[in-house]
Amino acid sequence: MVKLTINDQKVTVPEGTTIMQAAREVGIEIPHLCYLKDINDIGACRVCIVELEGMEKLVTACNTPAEEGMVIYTNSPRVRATRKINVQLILSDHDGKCATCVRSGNCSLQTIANDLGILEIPYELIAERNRWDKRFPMIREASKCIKCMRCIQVCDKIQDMQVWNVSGSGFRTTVEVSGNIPIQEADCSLCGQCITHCPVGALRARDDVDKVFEALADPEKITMVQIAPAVRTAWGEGIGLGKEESTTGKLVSALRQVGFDYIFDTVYTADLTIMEEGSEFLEKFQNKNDNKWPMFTSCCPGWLRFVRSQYPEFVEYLSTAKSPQQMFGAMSKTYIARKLGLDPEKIFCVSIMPCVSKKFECDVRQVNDTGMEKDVDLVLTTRELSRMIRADRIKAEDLKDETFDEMFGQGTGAGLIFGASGGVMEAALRSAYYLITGKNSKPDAFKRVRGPKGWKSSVFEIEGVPVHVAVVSGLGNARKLLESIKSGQVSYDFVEIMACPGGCAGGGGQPIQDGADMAADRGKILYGLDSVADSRFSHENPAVQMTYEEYLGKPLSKRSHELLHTSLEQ
Ligand code: HC0
Ligand code: SF4
Repeated sequence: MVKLTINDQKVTVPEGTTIMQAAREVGIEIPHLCYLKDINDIGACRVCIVELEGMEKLVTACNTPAEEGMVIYTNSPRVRATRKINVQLILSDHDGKCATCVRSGNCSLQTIANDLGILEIPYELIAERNRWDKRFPMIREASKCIKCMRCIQVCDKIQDMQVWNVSGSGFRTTVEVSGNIPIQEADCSLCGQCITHCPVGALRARDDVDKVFEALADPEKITMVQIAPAVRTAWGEGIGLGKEESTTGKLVSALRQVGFDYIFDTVYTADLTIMEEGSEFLEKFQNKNDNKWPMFTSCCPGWLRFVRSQYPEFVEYLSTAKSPQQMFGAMSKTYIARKLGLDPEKIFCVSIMPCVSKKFECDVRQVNDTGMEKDVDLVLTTRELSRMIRADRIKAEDLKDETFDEMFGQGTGAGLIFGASGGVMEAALRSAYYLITGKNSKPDAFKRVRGPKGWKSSVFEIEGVPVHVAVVSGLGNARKLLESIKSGQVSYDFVEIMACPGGCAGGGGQPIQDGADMAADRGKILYGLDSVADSRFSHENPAVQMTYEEYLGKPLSKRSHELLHTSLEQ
């Protein structure tokens, strides 16, 4: 242990602790922009400088270890003045158009500049410009980049994708796509993790809110919205509603006020996915020697982009089931339209997703099968949902709990937990058990696949047959798993992979809480909802049962194949 003094307070911390962490121990928060614990502690922004008694040079708190006897001041006159200059220098290379920035009000640079009372920038403004195809789901605005390098580190260390790189030197240092190629040609998975870790608005998702407002204003269009499981865990964060108050019912109420004609739940098609994917797994499992193992889930488009670019040899191991988002799109313009007596040509289907990659997925030709222009017309992230609610000045305190529209807002606890890492696997196992044994397991029988670990393995016995499963989240972990499968170190029957750490709850389209890892807490909300759900088994969803009785016949039927599955070539 080492003993030191920070702002006249005595602190004792384990050896190796940084000054930043030691200060936190006694409740002293040192301002910073680039720091991310264990991911980015390179002192790039120099905002966390502190004064060390006896040292002429100021030191960065994020990467200087606390040492015995240190006497530190985090707000001495010298620190104050230098910190202000450092932030002014960053601002001199920043476009500063806060009023038109997507991160206004949630930008760490804006907050620090305000906190430090910076009213002028006494340097020449040199913000660089760049050209970027703003039709792509992920957008970088070079003029806002503060060179904190967080995007590089998150993409390298967590996602193991190396999409970003540093170029230039000195004050010309900047970040660009590795190899200086257009982002469309890079292997970006569109996981959006670099966006949620950017402290400013240099990285953002394409904003499609105006297109939704246009559709809502068009009397010829019937607007139908689906809400992904994980959105309900975080939507309140973006409008200042606490965890307890931001219920799904209030979210439905907000969307009704925004003006959607029909408000439905992706959980309905998450349950449908389980019927299709679970049946596919069982069919393959019963003919094990004829098939390639393991079977991988296919509902996360970030993972699909990853496997196609990094491990194309595993593409044929993917389940052919479409994601719940695309299954909903397919149903919306076929069965749902017929059931509600609507003209499918007029339906404008919007998804609200915790995800950036879903914006790409809805355009993929192979998952559009209804013959309409698109099955899902448009995808908004949870952040865009917040902006839509704020744009309409909907008051959070006026929202009352309301229910989804009839029939297709029905989901089970199994469908709900899709939004947490391990949820798809657990839901699939609950129904697989039923399909094999003819009776339900205990709802929590497969809960070993829950939790925040990036790679979880388990074996479950069903009727005496062991089923080896793995659950992985984060693309760095996905790479490790695929390498281990290739080298024969591990083998599984069924594997769930989600691109974002913690699954969709930690998705790249969720509200941004700078530097905080929210996935585990948000995931717990879904498990809480599951534990009190009317049903916890996808095969019991009455809307799913009705869909099979009236339209699809049975899982893996010809019509199911046409609408709910996809060929794996792209
Ligand atoms: Fe997910 Fe999904 S669980 S990918 O994370 O499977 O985005 O929430 O909507 O489609 O249901 C995201 C979340 C979904 C889909 C579902 C799956
Ligand atoms: Fe890397 Fe994901 Fe960002 Fe693409 S979206 S650059 S894969 S972190």
